[in-house]
Amino acid sequence: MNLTIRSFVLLSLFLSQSLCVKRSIDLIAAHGLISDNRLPRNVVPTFYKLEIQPIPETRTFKGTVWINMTWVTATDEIVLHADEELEINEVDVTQYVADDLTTKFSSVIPPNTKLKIKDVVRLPKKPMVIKLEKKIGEGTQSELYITYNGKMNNETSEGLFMHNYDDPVTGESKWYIASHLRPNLARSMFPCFDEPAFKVPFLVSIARYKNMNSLSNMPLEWSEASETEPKWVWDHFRQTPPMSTFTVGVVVTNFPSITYNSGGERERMPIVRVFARPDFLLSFNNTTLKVARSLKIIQKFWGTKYPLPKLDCLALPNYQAIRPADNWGLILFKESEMAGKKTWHISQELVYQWLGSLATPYWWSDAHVNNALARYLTAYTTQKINDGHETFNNWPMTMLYSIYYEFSKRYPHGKSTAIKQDSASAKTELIFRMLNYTLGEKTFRAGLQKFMSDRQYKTFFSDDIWSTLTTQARNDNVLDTSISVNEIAASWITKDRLPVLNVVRDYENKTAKIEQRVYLRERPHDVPDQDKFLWWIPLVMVREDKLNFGNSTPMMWIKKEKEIVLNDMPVSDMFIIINPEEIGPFPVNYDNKNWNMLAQYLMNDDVRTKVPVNTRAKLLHDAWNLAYAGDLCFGTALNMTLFLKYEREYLAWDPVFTMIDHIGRHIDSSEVHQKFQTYVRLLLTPLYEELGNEPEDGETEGRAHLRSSSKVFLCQAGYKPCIEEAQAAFKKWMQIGNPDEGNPVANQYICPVFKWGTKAEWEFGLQRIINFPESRKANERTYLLKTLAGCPIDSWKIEKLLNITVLQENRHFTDNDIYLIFSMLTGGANGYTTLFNFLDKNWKPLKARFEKKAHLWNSLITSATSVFKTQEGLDMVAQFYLEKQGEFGTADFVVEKALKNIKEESKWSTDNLPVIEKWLDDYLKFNQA
Ligand SMILES: *[C@@H]1O[C@H](CO)[C@@H](O)[C@H](O)[C@H]1NC(C)=O
Ligand SMILES: *[C@@H]1O[C@H](CO)[C@@H](O)[C@H](O)[C@H]1NC(C)=O
Ligand SMILES: *[C@@H]1O[C@H](CO)[C@@H](O)[C@H](O)[C@H]1NC(C)=O
Ligand SMILES: *[C@@H]1O[C@H](CO)[C@@H](O)[C@H](O)[C@H]1NC(C)=O
Ligand SMILES: *[C@@H]1O[C@H](CO)[C@@H](O)[C@H](O)[C@H]1NC(C)=O
Ligand SMILES: CC(=O)N[C@H]1CO[C@H](CO)[C@@H](O)[C@@H]1O
Repeated sequence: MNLTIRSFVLLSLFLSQSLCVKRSIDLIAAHGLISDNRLPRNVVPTFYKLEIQPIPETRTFKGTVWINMTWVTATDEIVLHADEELEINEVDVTQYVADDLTTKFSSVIPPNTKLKIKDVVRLPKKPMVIKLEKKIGEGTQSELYITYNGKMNNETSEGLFMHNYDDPVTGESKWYIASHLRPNLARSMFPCFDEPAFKVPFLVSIARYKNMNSLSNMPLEWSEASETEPKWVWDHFRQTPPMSTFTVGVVVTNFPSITYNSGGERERMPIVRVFARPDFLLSFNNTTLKVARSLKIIQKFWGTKYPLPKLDCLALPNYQAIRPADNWGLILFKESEMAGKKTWHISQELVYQWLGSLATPYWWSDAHVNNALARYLTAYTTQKINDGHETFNNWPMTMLYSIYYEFSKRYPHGKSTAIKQDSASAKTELIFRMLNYTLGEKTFRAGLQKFMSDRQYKTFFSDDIWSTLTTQARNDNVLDTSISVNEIAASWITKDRLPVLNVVRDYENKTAKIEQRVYLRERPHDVPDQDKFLWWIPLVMVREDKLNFGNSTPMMWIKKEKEIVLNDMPVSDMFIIINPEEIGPFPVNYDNKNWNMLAQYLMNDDVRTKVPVNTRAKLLHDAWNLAYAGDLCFGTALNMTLFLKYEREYLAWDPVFTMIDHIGRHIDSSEVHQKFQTYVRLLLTPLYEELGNEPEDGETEGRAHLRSSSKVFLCQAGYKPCIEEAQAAFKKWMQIGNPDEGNPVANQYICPVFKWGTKAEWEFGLQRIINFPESRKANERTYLLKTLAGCPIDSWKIEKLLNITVLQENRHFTDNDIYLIFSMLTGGANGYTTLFNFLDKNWKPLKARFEKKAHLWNSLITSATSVFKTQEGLDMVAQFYLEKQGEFGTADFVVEKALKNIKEESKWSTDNLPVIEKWLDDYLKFNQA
């Protein structure tokens, strides 16, 4: 298999994940890393006054915090967070309002007296406990005063941190200080009740040198020179609205700023400023504009103005964290991120100024839904801001394909909690999208606006969002009183699965039977209890006789029913489409006749575009994936690709590349593969030739992507011009005097050359690995080795490589190299078949060599036996297993498992190969001159 292909497919599958990176708060929620026990609720904060003095010379800071607190129930303990690294100096508790008891029964403790502290207990990883001598009564208010010292971080951009950077003009080393307190690092900057639910006002003061400036969440109120320390100035900021500890922000820099020029707009906008190093400031010229535009869209969406008087965005050199720090009113970006052409990553941070800062998830577990809604709103804002010009990763298609793929596996997510977290989030995001369509944009937005106005300056639980939507939907009469959004959402969110609808029409009686079940693609489909999985599914239908894609109101909801029957379907020569535009995240299967009507319709150039491109893509995607899963005849599915001859929109092509890869890999050991490659060439050549080899000026991302994908897949299918181009590039390398000093060939050319090229070319590559100088980057060597092993389709190349590395134990190849070679050989039938034969032939020496290296032995046996896909392969491996029984050692279980898998795969091949071949024969007969 072609490496580029594999990485391309992985790339497109995971693109959505890497683009919409999760934030620490969400990640941690899923990973359960926040193991904090909740603080007791008997003493709660009502107000903070915070003074911070960061001292750059020593990378330390001094702090003082005053916390007003109320006794909700009587207790003699105050429990709050203070990071172990904080060095606590003074602690005082002063009561300023007496409790009920003291006022009722003449005061025991007069107001404004210090309460006696018995002990301050600090244990590693535990909250700090202040033990008082006496129990204090309910209703008491007092002030906690703490002075402390801390260290600023340097290597990470977490907590309060200080980074250096070089002034590009003078070369001088400079510094700045900033804070990033998500998810629970406020405790490392000041002792506090560090849970999102304690939202109270803050009064922040920052000390800085005279030649620096400081910033915080609110605008500066006033400054004063320090009386005791002549170099220092104290900046005092305005009091904040109630907010969570993690949204507090502190910055000290001397960056200049640009302020958004509202051009005299009457709309009330906060003051938007962008700060950056002086020499970079101009490149952020347009950032204020982007920020202002996003803000307007988001505040219109929420119907709630941006709540603070100002918003500062900083571009920080050397900023180390993956995500920006979205302090309320003070967002910190990496320079490169802020300078990007796109806007979505800026919008994303702005979205969190409402969802997170203004209305805050009560606990980390509520952050899931918050995160999904923020993702949805980011997509919404990005679409609005660019009128659809910024593709935002083809939202939502790329994300949809990746969750279809993930949730239909036998074991979704494997063992990866990161993938699990991301697909759960993506799914919930799609549920928001589904609700927008099915409840209608007006209701959806009104519901969320109500939610925001109810929860602003407060916290919320996930269910609050669904409940407000339910109420709104019922008010607007778009949802029966028997249905709640909570129930609908729960049916999707609580399962690691997605449904598929199976539609079978009765053309005589004009009815359609619609059945829901779990969508399973990877075989075998033996998931336990699958009958019990049922969803609330909106039934949106488009029919050919009244073609209208504008109405996304469901004709009904399938209420966790297994099967329903629809009446009054169109006449027998008119198709229907269920779930157009991927309104809900589920595939739909039809009877063959309906599929074929769709295929016919899409072939017709005059009408095809009446079906919007996302729906065209969906039909294609669903058809081949259902066939791949064994639920649809491959002939019918391949018919759905016929319209591609005329199709030029990237989105419609997108599912095809994955199809070529998956089916190609599945059949590459059979004769059919050649025919399939011819089909691929016939499909892609006209497209590629039309797009041209070189990008056009100002072309869209879609077009560029279509060109590069079609090229990659054409090369893989042996398209002559591509191979010649690759060989020409490779030749330059072969002709230079000292080829080991560096590689002048672009990576994209290497695989085609090793795959289709000559013996001399491949052996030249082999020599380069053997002679690879230590001074060069190891990853270049790895790439070369991967392609050298993984790309060839000639057995002799693979045999030669195995002989040299494994049998002759060439000293230039390490165990890791061998491991890599074994795993690369599983990518294509020639690779693993050759490896199998090699193992069979050299059993004794190989066993002797690897017996003591279990991981290599297991890897060899796995790679050599488990990837076969045909009856022939099954017989070979079974025979081999019998002959060598008892000799496999640690790898015994590997072969047993392999046999089971091959059985499954070979059944697929027996069922589908003849059908695919027959279809390809017909296609080639018709399309080849
Ligand atoms: C905080 O406590 C002080 C007493 O030290 C009091 O004067 C002040 O009004 C309190 N602030 C708030 C917002 O409760
Ligand atoms: C920034 O904006 C100013 C004024 O609008 C303009 O003169 C300048 O060329 C812009 N610079 C860049 C890099 O866009
Ligand atoms: C800034 O925006 C203007 C007008 O919208 C545009 O012409 C210009 O290319 C943008 N500059 C940068 C650096 O993106
Ligand atoms: C929300 O739904 C409306 C139709 O009700 C649709 O026009 C709009 O594009 C949808 N918005 C998003 C972001 O999907
Ligand atoms: C179609 O309708 C006829 C008459 O109503 C009925 O006899 C027949 O069973 C129906 N066919 C199916 C497949 O339901
Ligand atoms: C990322 C960063 O700013 N690292 C700094 C840590 O501190 C040393 C000096 O103590 C600086 O040289 C680094 O640049």
